[in-house]
Amino acid sequence: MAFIDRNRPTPRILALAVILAYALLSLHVPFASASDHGKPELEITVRVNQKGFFDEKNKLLGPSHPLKLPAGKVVKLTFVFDEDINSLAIGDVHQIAVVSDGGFSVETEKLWLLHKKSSVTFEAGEHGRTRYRAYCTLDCIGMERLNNLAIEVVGHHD
Ligand SMILES: [Cu+2]
Repeated sequence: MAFIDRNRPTPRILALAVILAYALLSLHVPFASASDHGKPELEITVRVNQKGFFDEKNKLLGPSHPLKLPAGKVVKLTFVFDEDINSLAIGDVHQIAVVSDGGFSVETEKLWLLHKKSSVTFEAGEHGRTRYRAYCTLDCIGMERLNNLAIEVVGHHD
């Protein structure tokens, strides 16, 4: 018993463990999406490479083939680094901004070979917005093909 009494590090270790757990949990906060409106109701993946933005059916996105988002839905757009391993652009870095009226702007983290995915989450059509545009903010190979991902909000009720 005396042995146990003299060695009573347990509460202190517990306290340290709790502090450590909180520290680790709080580390996750900066990785939350740029605009957190709660749980996404719709998740869409967009691939990014030097040829442009591509949808889940491998179709090139742009003004003639815009991404369509339903009004009022919280949408999580995940951009995925998709450069070909045999291409010079494999060493490239992209960072995608999604902008709209009234100064609305959200941005992904930097996308590159070792960090291929990043998402932005926002409510489509919030404040009556009808369209958005996504583009790469960095000087990259193919930047002229990564400057106009058109996004249309469909199904407005007003
Ligand atoms: Cu880019």
